[in-house]
Amino acid sequence: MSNEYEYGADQIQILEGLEAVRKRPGMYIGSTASKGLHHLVYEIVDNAIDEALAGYCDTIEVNIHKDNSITVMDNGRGIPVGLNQKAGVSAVEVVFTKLHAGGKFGGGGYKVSGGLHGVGASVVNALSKWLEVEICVDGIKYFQKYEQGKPVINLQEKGETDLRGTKVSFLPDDEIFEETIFDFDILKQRLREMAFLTKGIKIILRDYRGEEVNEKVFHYEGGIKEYVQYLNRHKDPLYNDIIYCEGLKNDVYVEVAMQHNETYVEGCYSFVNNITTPEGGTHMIGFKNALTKPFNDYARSHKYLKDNEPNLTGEDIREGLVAIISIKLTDPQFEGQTKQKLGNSEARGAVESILSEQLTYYLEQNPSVGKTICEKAVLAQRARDAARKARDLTRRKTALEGLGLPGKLADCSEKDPSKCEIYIVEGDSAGGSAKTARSRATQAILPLRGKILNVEKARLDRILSNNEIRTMITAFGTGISDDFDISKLRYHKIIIMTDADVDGEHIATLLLTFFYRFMPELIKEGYVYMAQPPLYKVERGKTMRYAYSDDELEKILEELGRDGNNKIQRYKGLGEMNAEQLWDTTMDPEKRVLLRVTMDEDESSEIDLTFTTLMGDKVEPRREFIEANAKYVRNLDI
Ligand code: TSJ
Repeated sequence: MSNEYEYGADQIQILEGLEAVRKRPGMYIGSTASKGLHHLVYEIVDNAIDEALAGYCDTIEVNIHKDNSITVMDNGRGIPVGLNQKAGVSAVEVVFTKLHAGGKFGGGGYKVSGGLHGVGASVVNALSKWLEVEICVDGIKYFQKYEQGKPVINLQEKGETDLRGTKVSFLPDDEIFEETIFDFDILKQRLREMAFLTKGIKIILRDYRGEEVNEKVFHYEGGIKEYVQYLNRHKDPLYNDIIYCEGLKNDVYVEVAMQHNETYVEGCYSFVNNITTPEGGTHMIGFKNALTKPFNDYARSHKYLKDNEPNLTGEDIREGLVAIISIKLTDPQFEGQTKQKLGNSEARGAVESILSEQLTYYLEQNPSVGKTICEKAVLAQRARDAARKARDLTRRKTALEGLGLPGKLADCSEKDPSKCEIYIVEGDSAGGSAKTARSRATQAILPLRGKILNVEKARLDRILSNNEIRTMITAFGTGISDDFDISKLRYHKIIIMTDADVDGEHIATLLLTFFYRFMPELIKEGYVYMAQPPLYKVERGKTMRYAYSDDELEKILEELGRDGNNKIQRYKGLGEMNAEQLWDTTMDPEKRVLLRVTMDEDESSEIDLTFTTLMGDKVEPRREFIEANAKYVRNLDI
């Protein structure tokens, strides 16, 4: 066999590898919708982050161009351009044409990022219409171009340069992706997260698609300490310090930053090799274990906990705690249905021993912080006790009353939950109209009086004693928190119907916050919706039209003719509509518009913030939330 023939054979095998990626893109990037599209950028950026973690680069630029192509650039050593003996082509070409080639070449180049979909640059190449790479190394600029994963220009020199680094540009292939428009905010969020998780790195994101360049720079010398500060930025911290622990054990590098705030909600987020693990896993177990012993020992020795009182639970200690747990290890194993749960057993031990040792030391050094946390945890312990009693009471009550449904509920006659809807309506008067208007077979109405309890500001015992909330829990049939059972849900559409004003929006947010905290499955499973009442009614002679936005009003006026014969009414609340109008505009399944409330598990730290923001006392963030409101509700029926 001649050498040339061998080379060709090698090449064919490589191309087959990438054909597989194009044939089944979902296997490699999860989806070909928006999520998969954005994933392409993270794959490339991950490679530059690795270079930063190895200590060779400190700046990464990401540019979105007018044609929705992307450029990612770093100032690192440059991908090696020399011949790869085994593959018979340059190392660069191996990176872009061989599956799973990331970091396996060269000396000492280890790969820590990736893991979940850490499939590397070749997958991005395979799924791009074109991809160009430019490498500046030892004073020379190299260039290569690919189309749909295949080299169309071989690696070649392109003059001299003073620069150093790697630049990769690509255009996602519209034959593969349903969605090819990049969302600035999605990239912004993930790149910010990457910057927090990689202290010292500077990540610059620029969007060239608008009239003016939109630029964001993320640079956090404090790393995850600054991340915790950021997550608590609209809350009142219980103490000024951010507790920080760091160490290396069993080849696992562990970093933890944490700080309590005055709320009762826990916000602990874990990452493995810079990838979020919403379902936790061994590192999270290690974290939780590591909190209990040091705090209980400390609370007992300092008499915050009396001898006859039981130990604080992890939950007590984590009340109001915001924490980032970030670990790095070479061979992460992910488990569970969605492969988002860390399985490596050495991670548990590493986190547990590093954190508990350093926490014990920290508490001895910082007695005032120790006191503050212990006192909060002791209060949490008492509230938990009271909540258990309240819950027992609720349970006993339902048992006594049988399937006693709340009196205010106008239930539907249909029993199959998949056909049933419940409208949660703001105010008794709108509730009355809705009861008249509804389709009795499938639509139930539950009017709520005034504002419901802000669950961000109350512990479980108070929440469970709130009438509006108990009424909802009973109507849904699911129970709550640990008792929650989605199979008992009585309605597969839970529709929040509030006035289209700031108050209505506030009530909707209070409800969503309650669902998110205590019945998150409702949102995850897509059972929660927002009704969209119209903003305007336009009458002209016998014609009557409704507008759901200012744009739509303009369109209608354009259609009908702009003269003095239009009577425009602005609806300030649901109460201004009679039953028939309410049915026509907002409740008739044939005509209405519903927004489905969704959440992305990867974004839970941000969603948490979004909800909290509106709930807080600080006025400015509340306005921001209302503006961002449309982000977590996505259009459904239209
Ligand atoms: F792979 C890629 F295209 F996705 C990509 C890689 C994209 C970007 C923006 C940057 C990079 C990249 C790779 N930046 N820096 C590196 N470094 C190496 O590949 C490298 C260089 C030298 C050595 C060595 O051992 O000398 C090892 C490695 C892994």
